[in-house]
Amino acid sequence: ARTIRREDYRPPAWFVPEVHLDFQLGAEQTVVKSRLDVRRSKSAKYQEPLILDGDDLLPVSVRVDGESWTDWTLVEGALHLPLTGASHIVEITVEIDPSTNTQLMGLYASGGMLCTQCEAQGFRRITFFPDRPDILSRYTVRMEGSKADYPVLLCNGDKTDAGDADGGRHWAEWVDPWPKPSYLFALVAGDLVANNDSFTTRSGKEVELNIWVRDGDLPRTGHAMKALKDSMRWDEQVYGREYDLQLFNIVAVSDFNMGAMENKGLNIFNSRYILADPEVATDADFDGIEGVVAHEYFHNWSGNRVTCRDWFQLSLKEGFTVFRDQSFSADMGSQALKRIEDVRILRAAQFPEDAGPLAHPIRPESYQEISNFYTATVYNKGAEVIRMMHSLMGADRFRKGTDLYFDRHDGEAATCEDFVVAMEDGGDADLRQFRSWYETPGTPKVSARLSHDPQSGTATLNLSQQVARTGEKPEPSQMVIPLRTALLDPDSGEHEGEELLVLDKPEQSFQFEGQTEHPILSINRGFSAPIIMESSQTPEELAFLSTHDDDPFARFEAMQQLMTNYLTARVTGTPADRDIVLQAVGAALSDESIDRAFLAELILLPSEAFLGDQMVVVDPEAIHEAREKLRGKIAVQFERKFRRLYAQCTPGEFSLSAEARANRKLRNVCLAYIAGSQADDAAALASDQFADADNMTAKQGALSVLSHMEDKDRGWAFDDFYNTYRDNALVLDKWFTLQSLSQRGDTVKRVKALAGHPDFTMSNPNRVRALYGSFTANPVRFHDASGEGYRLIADMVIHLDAQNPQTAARFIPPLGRWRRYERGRAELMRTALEKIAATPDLSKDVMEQVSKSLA
Ligand code: HT7
Ligand code: ZN
Repeated sequence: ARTIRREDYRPPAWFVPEVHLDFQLGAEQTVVKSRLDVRRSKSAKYQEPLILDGDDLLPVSVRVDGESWTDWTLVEGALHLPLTGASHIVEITVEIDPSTNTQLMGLYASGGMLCTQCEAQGFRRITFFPDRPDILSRYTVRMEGSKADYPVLLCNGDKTDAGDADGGRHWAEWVDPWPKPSYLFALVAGDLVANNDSFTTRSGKEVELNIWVRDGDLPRTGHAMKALKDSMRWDEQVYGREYDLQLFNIVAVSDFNMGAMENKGLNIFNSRYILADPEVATDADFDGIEGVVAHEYFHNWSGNRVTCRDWFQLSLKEGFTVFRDQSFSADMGSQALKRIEDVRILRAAQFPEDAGPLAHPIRPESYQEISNFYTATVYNKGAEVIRMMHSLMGADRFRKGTDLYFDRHDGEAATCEDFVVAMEDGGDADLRQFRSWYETPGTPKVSARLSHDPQSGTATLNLSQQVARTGEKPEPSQMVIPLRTALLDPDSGEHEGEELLVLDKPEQSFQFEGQTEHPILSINRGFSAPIIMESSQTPEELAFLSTHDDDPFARFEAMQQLMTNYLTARVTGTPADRDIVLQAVGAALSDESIDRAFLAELILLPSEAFLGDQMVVVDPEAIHEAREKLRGKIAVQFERKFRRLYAQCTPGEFSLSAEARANRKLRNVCLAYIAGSQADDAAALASDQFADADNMTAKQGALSVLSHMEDKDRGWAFDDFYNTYRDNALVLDKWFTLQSLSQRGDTVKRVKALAGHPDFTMSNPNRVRALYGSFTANPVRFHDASGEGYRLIADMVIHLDAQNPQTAARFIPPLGRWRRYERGRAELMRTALEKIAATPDLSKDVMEQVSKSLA
């Protein structure tokens, strides 16, 4: 496949200021007529032909300036027209078949409706067009379809006209006044009902809000609507950004490759990020909805009003928008819990990516298939980079920077460099060296050593940074690393204020006066930089921080580090002090002042995957054993405490208040520990919780505990769950997920059996992720020494690739980490990748990931 390089970017030779589209909709055949007003760029040096991208399209007719036109060629799917004038009207007709579009890119059928997904390159599957984000056009769209099948016809912008047509058909015309790139085009036709509401902007404009769903789903749209209105208010207050159309539509669809899509004025969502009520959605699901609704809404400015010049700039909109949605969710709930969760996601998804064969900078230098670059690096590390700017500049200057960015580039397709320059100009900052974050892959390592001179009362902090060398750059850059730091009094745990230390050299030392005793170092508080900190703190120091640090993230981090150090030592057979871990957990459990949700986080063991990431050679079975042993010990030692807390967290009437949520969370953690103690009544306790639960958080928590057990209650509970929720696809996904995540020895067999279950389908990405995605997130079973798990995933990828390459390609990274595993497993993982690589007619998506993983 061809490699596209950032350095090869050339401005367009032709622009398309106006687009008219006419859709004659049908599930099996849709006729798309386009009328493009094309203008040759004044700066184009040569008479370049007009090139219109196409994917799987054939023109039925082509006209130029009103005349039938035969002088065209198809080159790699694109239509080449050797036009000579400065401007032309080009009219093209194509026919497409949404019902056979299993890739879910372009126009496709889902649950009886028709909908589109155009980012990144789906528009070229609808009609011939220069499908690149720096072509901004005004769209006028007429759509016509069966009134019975598609009573609702939606598109971007505002509806300007509608009427009935012959043969039981009807039509609507939509005009979007805002010029936009083709990836933001959207159309929906279906039998839908709306949760209708409104929002008055701060300048007094009334906006109609609709969340469109299938009839029975209407009662589950309230949380999403609240999230939308909260987001609209928050973006006005925090970024000064107002909504800019009279209408904002959201549509929920069940077959969707990702989470949601920010099409101008017509967001399309995976239904799992819209539909919720306490019976079917967990607290985490509610949070996911709030975050994704906000994310897509915030794109209206960071992505739509200011878009990306090319796909290498993806983090310009995604990193910034993730930072915005993270800040919003933190403001709506708890700053501490949100930061812990965001860092957990970063470490689980992005750190391994950055340490493996698919590592890339947040602004990649090259790609073969852009869909493969919607990654945790571009999104989550991208957000961390923006967060660091925020820390370095402070909130006020950061806001001045973003104000200038939005004003300066409104209506433009911008670059990451444009963003940084605007932050410098508007926020009076010097970000010259900071730019290395955009071009450097890999997670920087920082080592910290604190020494103390009692005579002078000086503490000296020696810091050094190490950035991984990559093939692309001979000399690694020095990063600018903002480290929020405090020195804690070793007796009281108090400190005289936090400092923002900026490490921007290979080695640097910082001195602190007036330290009569050797202080305890609290560094990278709030996870102020996305780095790996190597601080060689003693277990005593970590235990101290885990009880005394006033920064909640740092406190959590110290406990995690304490547990991690102990467990990794056990896995490698090194002696380690377990008692100090137990004391720290005991202290947390006895601390009445700790918020219950925070306590639940604090006493959670690091995941098996995270532990593996800390090891030179990963042995998933040894990690599982060591972790289970510690879990069992904590469970036995504090069983009475867990039981007491479990009883104290008994839920009252369901509410989404922070307190009620904290109770549910801690109750589930306690239940899991009680089960870990192997207590005789653990299965009964979990079964009771399952049977009595009036909400999905409690039900799922109980089922998760039961899922690992051999007990007969397990079978009963899973059957009951299935029979109750078999008609609710999103809940049924949980049924598949929990079985795939089971630590039982027969899980691979069970996953294979579930693949043949009547409710399993490869055409629904949520279901595929529920069964197989969850399985790859189950280290001890996916990495079964027999290699059965690897073969299962390889065969599935080969099968899925023919249907949905984008979703298939997302299963390569877990196999791609083969070099990190012990020899036997590494060989089996590599063999699985080679089997995929040897399959004829692989998609570009899978081919790119597999070949990079084997290279
Ligand atoms: N901007 C959206 C990206 C997206 C996407 C990309 C590739 C294929 C399918 C897709 N669906 C949505 C989502 C977002 O970040 O908001
Ligand atoms: Zn996004």
